[in-house]
Amino acid sequence: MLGNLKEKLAKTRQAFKKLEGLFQSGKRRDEILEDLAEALILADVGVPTTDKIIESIRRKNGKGGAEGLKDALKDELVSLLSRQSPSFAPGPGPAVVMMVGVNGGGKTTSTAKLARKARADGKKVILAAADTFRAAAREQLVIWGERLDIPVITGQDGADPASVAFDAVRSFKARKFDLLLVDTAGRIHTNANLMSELEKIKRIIAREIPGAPQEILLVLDASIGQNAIFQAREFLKFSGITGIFLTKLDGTARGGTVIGIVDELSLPIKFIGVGESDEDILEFEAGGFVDALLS
Ligand SMILES: Nc1nc2c(ncn2[C@@H]2O[C@H](COP(=O)(O)OP(=O)(O)O)[C@@H](O)[C@H]2O)c(=O)[nH]1
Ligand SMILES: [Mg+2]
Repeated sequence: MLGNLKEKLAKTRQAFKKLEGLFQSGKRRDEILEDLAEALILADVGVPTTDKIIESIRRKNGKGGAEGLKDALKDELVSLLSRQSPSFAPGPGPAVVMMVGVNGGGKTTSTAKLARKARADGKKVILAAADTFRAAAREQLVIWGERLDIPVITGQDGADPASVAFDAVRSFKARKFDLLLVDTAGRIHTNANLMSELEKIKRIIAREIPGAPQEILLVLDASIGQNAIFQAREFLKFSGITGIFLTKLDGTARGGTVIGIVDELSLPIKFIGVGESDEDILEFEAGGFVDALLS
């Protein structure tokens, strides 16, 4: 898994390579820490999070020399990334997961990835195409459903997304599925409408199944770097997000964004997307991720 992750993160690893040189530069500790701060910012970690990391290393690493710095950085990153509880556990009973995020971020693809993964874990899965804004969005999920042989509940063009969610929940209950994944729309320019649409979908699901949706995953595109954080802030107006599905880590050098996201949003990253196929999904694990970046 780690080998695979390293390969997928090749471009981000390139961005983190500069750090290696720093630790071996023979410079004084304070100089290294200054260079380290610069390198982290260049690697898309973000200024506030970088400041925190450097400050913490300075404090914990005490008067130590340059030797311990690399390990101190690793420890710091792992502890920062595992501060939020990352486990994804909708269940053991029947569970509903909503996928939210802006258009193009990877919601539909990530829904398919999760569906395939859950089915491989022995779950009976059903999908709801609650992005009724564009016919193409629905078709895309229908195609994934056919490919994976997983049923998809759809509505007419322009149908109320909440009514699609309602139909899906009814089928889900009647046919005793284990997991319902709800794909939603993401047109950010009508943000207020979108947020109330998402609230309505959530309310209907909660009314039909107490305790649901058990998870609401915010799908964010890692390749837009720090902008993912601004985007996420807009979505945090919609309450109840339980974690992040961070996509497109395969093609980007901006994987450092992961660190800023977890720190600034105080939300766990639950999954990462590392490609366009349904198999390109990994459960996020802090230790493995940091090892893949820094070794
Ligand atoms: N390289 C890569 N591409 C991805 C990943 N996730 C999604 N995509 C691509 O991003 C584009 C938008 O994805 P889509 O699921 O339609 O986004 P949505 O509008 O949020 O539903 C598609 O071309 C996907 O194939 C990923 O993890 N890696
Ligand atoms: Mg979509």
